[in-house]
Amino acid sequence: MTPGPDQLLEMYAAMLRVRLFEERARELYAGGRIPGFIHLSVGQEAVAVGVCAALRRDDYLLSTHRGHGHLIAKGGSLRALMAELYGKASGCCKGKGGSMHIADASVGYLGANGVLAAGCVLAPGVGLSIQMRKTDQVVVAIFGDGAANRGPFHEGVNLAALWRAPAVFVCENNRWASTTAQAVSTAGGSIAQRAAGYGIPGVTVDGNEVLAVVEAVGEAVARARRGEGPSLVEAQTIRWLGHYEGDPQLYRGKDEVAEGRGRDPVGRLRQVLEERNLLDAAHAARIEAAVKGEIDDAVAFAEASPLPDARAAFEDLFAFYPWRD
Ligand SMILES: Cc1ncc(C[n+]2csc(CCOP(=O)(O)OP(=O)(O)O)c2C)c(N)n1
Repeated sequence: MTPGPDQLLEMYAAMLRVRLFEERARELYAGGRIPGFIHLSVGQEAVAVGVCAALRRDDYLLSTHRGHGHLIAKGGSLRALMAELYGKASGCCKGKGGSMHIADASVGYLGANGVLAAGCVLAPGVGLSIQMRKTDQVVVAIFGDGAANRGPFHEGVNLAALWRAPAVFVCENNRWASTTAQAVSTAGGSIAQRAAGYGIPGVTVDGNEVLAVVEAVGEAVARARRGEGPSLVEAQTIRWLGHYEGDPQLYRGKDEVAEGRGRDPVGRLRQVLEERNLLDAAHAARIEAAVKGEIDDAVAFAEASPLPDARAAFEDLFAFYPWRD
């Protein structure tokens, strides 16, 4: 899939939106405005935006514990996302989910998930639902390199391949599973080559190059829409920040982050746009100012929103009350 000029500019704005949102969330978390844990995706924006640029709004996305960028790229509301991080009633999950349990069905974002590789086993189910409803939608499950070493990854890919589900498995490989390096935890060289065990296509791409991501995922999505079944895409990237906010990162050297910054996905796309005469400094400044404005608005909205009422803790639950009618 080759995005045209307008889509490229949209993708640039989306990458900046993810970057600046995450940086702002970081500041707010450090300042005590956001409770709980947050896992940020600074440096990994090309995966979120490349995947979502290959999807339609009515396609589905299953995300991870590091999912803010995925929701933003899928078109989710910044207000509802920021309010959810704050635990406010106006959040996309009424303030009861928080960072690791954000969801927004209105844009097909079926949820972040604190259980590693959970999206991989949900994907064949979503695919089955698409098949039964006879639509041409597609589901993408994003998961980390650590998640790829869990059983649900293999179960999900196996079942999706067996059912020729309209699913795409995207491994967002940032080299680390928390504090454990991929080199000491992952057998077989590449994660993409695991696709061969299930008879589906598998490809590795530079996950800091948004055009490479959109091309690979676009091809996999087109194949899934044609009813030819699932594919696996491994996007290799680098996380710039800690595993979670507050992580002292004693397990890795500063050279890796420097490498990541040297391959900045936002800067790379900007360079492509400039080379193609699609963007100049004034236009870039306007895009940045507009995105900052959206984020300021989202923060103001979250700050002004009320916390959920205590009684809301008993709403939206799947519960069986045998003593009730
Ligand atoms: C089933 C399960 N086991 C362990 C954890 C604890 N845990 C949270 S994040 C993480 C590392 C995840 O690494 P990866 O899948 O590569 O994603 P990344 O954090 O790099 O985005 C672990 C072990 C968990 N959330 N779920």
